Amino acid sequence: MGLNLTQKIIKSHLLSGEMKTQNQISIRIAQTLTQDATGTMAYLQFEALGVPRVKTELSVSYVDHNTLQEDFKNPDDHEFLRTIAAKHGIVFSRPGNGICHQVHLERFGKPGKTLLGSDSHTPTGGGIGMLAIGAGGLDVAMAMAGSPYTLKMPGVVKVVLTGELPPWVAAKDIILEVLRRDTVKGGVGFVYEYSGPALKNLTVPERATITNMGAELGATSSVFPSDDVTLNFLKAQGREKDWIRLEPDTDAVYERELYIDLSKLEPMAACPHMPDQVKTIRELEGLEVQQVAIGSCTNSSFVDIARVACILDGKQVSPNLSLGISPGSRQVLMNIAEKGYYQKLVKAGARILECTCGPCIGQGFAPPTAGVSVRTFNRNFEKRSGTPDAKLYLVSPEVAAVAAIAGKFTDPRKFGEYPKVQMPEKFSIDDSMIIYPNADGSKVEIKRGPNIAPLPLGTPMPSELKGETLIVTGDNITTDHIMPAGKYLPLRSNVPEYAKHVFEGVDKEFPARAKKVGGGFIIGGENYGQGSSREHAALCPMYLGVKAVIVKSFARIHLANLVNFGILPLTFKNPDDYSKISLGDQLSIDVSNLKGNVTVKNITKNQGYEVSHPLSDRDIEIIKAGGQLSYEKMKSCA
Ligand code: MIC
Ligand code: SF4
Repeated sequence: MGLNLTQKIIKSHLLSGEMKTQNQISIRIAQTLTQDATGTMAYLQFEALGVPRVKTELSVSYVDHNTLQEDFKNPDDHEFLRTIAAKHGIVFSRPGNGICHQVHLERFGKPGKTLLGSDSHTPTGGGIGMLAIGAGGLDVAMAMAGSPYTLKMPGVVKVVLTGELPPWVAAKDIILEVLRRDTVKGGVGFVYEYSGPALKNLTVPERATITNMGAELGATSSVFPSDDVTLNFLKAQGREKDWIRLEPDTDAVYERELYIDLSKLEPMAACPHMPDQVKTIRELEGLEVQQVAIGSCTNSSFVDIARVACILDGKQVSPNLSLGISPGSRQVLMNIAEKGYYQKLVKAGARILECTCGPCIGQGFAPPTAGVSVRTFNRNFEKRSGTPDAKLYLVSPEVAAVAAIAGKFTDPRKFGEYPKVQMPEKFSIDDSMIIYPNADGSKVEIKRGPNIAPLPLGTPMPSELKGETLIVTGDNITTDHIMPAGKYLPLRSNVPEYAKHVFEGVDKEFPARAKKVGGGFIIGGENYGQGSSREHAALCPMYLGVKAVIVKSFARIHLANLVNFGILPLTFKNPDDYSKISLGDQLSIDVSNLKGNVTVKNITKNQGYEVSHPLSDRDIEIIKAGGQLSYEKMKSCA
């Protein structure tokens, strides 16, 4: 029986376990990436592991999230990241060099390799044929220290793309179509593998738009084969030596198949407040727009921005809105400047923002009150933009540019001729904002600003967990709900301060209540913890004394983060039990035998609920020790 692409890459990195769907396996991680908002914690954790040099083939530390620098906190963190990278053998991409996923694709990604990144959009690397997985910072720290990465062998969905994209229909519309069909939780436990005759017309950056936003399906990753298109991209980056051909076997087997005829697609948008709330632009036609934002790791490549420039050429941005453009990398910025596109954007009235995440993570350029913001990004969760009542729509750069001119949603197919923009045969390349570490970093002094608080450690779990129900949430709770980013991002290195904002947008009283009663339990619905990889959504609740999270189902990365920080993740055997628990109910759980049947006792209501968990024996040991770091410490003392 032949192997699919996912199985091929896993097989060549497999360290233990059998490649059977849902089996626990562990793989060698070839490359890692971190970004600053998760990176400071990841490197503090790496430091705590006591390994002098990273053991991966390549580890890169990017600064792209926290770049506004309103005070000392962010620049201090940048200094910490720069110096700790030099000490431990990590490549450092300086602030201003670009968004981690875009730069990694351009300069470092290699077909056939594994990549683990402390950011949920790490699967962007699948656009170049990598098996690229998002994880919590601690998992990335462990991988840098040479530990295997443990995961459940994913099932593989084959997405067969046929036909050709009509003019004004873009790669973004392909992933919106997948989201429309499979929803934000349909991908949990799967890798989406793209194939079919249409691939030859999809460039690497277009493929990367699709694999990037595959994160919104809850998928483990998404991957494209490495073919001649991949070779051309690597040639244009002066990296053809990194190319290998990598395709699935012709008799490969898949769990499920999805067929999309590209010629039948039309321009679409994900409507507030979830990426799977997809409608056609025809349905939204005429809706007034107050802001347009073009950029983010989903749609900020050279062709994306150049095409926007061609659409805006000779026109003016509508006086009723503001258009912000953040090119994905310094390379994109330099190339659009050299080829005259930058000038067109500025002339049309676009506001050029830094090459960073920017408005995507609520770092500046917030929409006006109740404003409709049309964005080429990947997430439209409520409050993420910094304006609590803004309405965020996710679209292609084409749709965004036309809306910027018209001031309202307009079917771009009415706009005129579709501008043809070719990917350059050779990009103009300048790596001078990438700092490579010296062979010996032992003398480097690490700079630690006052914002960097010591890493909190969990304590061993007692045999019975007892406490109060601190919150009962609904379905699809995102990590942005649990641990808001935006204006609080500079607190990422300071858990005691950041923990004051847990669940702020959902229930402002949560941190005070948790502190007052000495911690307790979180009750939730389906797909709890979807979205970002931020481990603070586990770390800060742990700091506030949360002992267990009991839900209908979990998102993958958040589940792993809960284990890493010693919080017991449980799922209701009977989903109806969820509605029987109320805020303030006293609960107790006998955890002396987590391998047997586990019951949550509701002392207040005198009820019992059967629960299960997806934990391996090792996960149980980790939770009992109070989390991964405490577990590692215990192991090294034993
Ligand atoms: C996001 O898009 O939500 C982020 C900000 O990039 C996060 C990482 C973080 O919270 O630092 C992600 O996607 O993992
Ligand atoms: Fe940055 Fe937005 Fe991409 Fe997250 S989704 S890495 S915040 S650009």
